Amino acid sequence: MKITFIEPSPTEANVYSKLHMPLLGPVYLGTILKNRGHNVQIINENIYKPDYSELEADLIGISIMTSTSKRGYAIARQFPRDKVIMGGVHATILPEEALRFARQVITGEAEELIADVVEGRRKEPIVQGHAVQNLDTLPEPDFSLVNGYKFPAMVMPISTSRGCPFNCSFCSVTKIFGRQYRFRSAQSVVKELASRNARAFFFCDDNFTAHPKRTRELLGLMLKNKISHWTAQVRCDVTKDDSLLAMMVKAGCRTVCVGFESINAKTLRAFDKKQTIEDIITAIKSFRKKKIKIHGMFVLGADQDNTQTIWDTLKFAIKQKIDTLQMTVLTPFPGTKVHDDLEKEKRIFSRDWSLYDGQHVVFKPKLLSAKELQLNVLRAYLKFYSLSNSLFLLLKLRISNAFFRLMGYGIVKKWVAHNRSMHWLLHVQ
Ligand code: B12
Ligand code: SF4
Repeated sequence: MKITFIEPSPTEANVYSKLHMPLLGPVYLGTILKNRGHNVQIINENIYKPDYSELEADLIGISIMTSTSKRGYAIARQFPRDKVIMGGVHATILPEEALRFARQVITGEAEELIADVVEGRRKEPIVQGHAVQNLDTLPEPDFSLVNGYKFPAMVMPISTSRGCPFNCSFCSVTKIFGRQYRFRSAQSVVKELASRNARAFFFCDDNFTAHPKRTRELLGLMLKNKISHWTAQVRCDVTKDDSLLAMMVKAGCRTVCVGFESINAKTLRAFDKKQTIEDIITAIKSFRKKKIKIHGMFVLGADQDNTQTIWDTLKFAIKQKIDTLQMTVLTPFPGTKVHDDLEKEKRIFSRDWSLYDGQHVVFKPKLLSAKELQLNVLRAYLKFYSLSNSLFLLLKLRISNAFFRLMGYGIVKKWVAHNRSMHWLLHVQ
């Protein structure tokens, strides 16, 4: 069978528009189907956008997250409904909505069911996927299926675990992958890493160090196999284990993406983040001591945040010398507690999913207006990624930091230009 998977691009310009890193879901599913003899290609619209009227396929599989669902539905409309199946984070949470555009939807993890659905053995409209218990049974994702994907890849994604034991109120992860932390064997991960043609790796795991014993084992094997240049998503608590941190550095960790989320203690509690401001400060010190670069991620706009919180966050990031800063506005992703609470209070004013990308305010905040939240986060971003800051870093010979600041400057400027009218905010105060 001729099968095309599509990962739609976001419709709104955002800071990730140019990051050519495919979601792993379609690559895993495509690889499974290719191994069963199907003719598979994967279109990642950030890399290549074809003319769909010329696309020949027996089946189209569309992968949607919330921000790309509107585009995903528009693509689906270009094909007969009985040729389209859908899955991904957004389809998992709102399967009935996705089903309006597809003959079938698979919710959750789809590897164990995809062949049955594609080959017609499972016919129900909404098929419930199951969490893969033994991740070592999955094939190595075949990136050659991704149309236009260039090798050596600048940054190649790899997943070594699924699920997260925490349950932060704004996060979608546990709704899709559950709280049970499942992980691959060190051998299978290193075999995959060693076979790749990539300049660097991004561990897609939501919480790379949730099980320190397994992380140690993995790092040990990576060290032996001389794997280097990688980034992972971690929580502050990783720094409580100094020897694990030291091992990460030795095994090639260059940057960590850390969910600091807030410098407002009340917000951290409301998010159920199980982390304090002291934890954040201690963690930053430890990362810096080990010379690991920090991509600091913050969420602004909780009920406990006001305009000052935004500027305090910026000051904090500058004072603590965070290398790159991500300030997203709180986004009520369907399925999360934040969504349910705001929905109950009738404070969500936009259901345009393309705006659910962490950059557009879609709800009425409590202590400031939607417009104030939007504008102040943007202004703070522009301050962090300003030309003068880049120049300053350049003069101090912090070349890579200067480069990233400059890149950030270009991205934020583009975003501002694209959204200058703030059209979605015009009718709210
Ligand atoms: C890597 C990653 C990124 C990368 C690349 C993503 C990309 N190409 O868009 C970067 C850093 C760029 C990124 C950016 C963003 N991300 Co992101 N990202 C991830 C992360 C960590 C891993 C994705 C992954 O590969 N997962 C592993 C694979 C196996 O899972 P999967 O792709 O979902 O596939 C499985 C199922 O969903 C299903 N499936 C998937 N597709 C299909 C298709 C069909 C036909 C079928 C049947 C089934 C099916 O089967 C698959 C196998 O089991 C996830 C978290 C996570 N654990 O998934 C967040 C996640 C997807 N991101 C998220 C968000 C919010 C964002 C941003 C908006 C950033 C932000 N401000 O927070 C942007 C938006 C980007 C965009 N495209 O618009 C949220 C999405 C929430 C939502 N409801 O949409 C997640 C879940 C994280 C979270 N904490 O909640 N992200
Ligand atoms: S934000 Fe991070 S720690 Fe919290 S539930 Fe999501 S993945 Fe886990």
